Amino acid sequence: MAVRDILILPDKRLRLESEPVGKIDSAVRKLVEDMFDTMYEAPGIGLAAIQIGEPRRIVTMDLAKKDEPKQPQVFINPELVGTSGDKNIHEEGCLSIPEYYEEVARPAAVKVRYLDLDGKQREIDADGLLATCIQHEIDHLNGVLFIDHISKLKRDRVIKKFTKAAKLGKPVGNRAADE
Ligand code: K1U
Ligand code: ZN
Repeated sequence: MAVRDILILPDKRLRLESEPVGKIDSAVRKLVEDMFDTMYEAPGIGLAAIQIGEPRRIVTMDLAKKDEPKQPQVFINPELVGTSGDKNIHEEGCLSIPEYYEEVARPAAVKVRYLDLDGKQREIDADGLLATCIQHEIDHLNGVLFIDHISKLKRDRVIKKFTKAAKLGKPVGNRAADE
């Protein structure tokens, strides 16, 4: 089990464009394992590889509720190949911007093409939380954060708060450290 450190705003690596995965080899499978360990530990419902400092186009996700069995999903080189015209507003959070939540409008339904861990090409039609989460994670692969979809005023305010905290070496949203 390897729980890795999650990059926190304003870490510049969060703005990198991630590279497509070529061969799905043991290094990729180990990275996916680390991503699940890190995501479940956080806890989160999704994670992009860049959030643990690996600029590869890999996303892990598990949208199962607390009382349901785990439903781990892996998306390698995911691409949006279709988006609905209508939008859905959903409250989003981000493990790289702890304890900050804001409503974001995104296409309500999307079609996603990706490779599974066996290298098989697959497509899914997503709506609801899955559509929101996969769009949030694909954004990460392109160096985009959910705060880029909110007002400049709110975005500048949250960036300022996290930049100040980073300079002071004091994590934002770490409840134990706040007490
Ligand atoms: O990519 C990330 O930073 C993970 C993020 C995914 C996400 C959440 C909500 C909307 C869009 C994308 C998170 O997992 S934040 C934590 C979270 O939402 C959560 C954590 C525990 C239980 C339930 C939800
Ligand atoms: Zn995020």
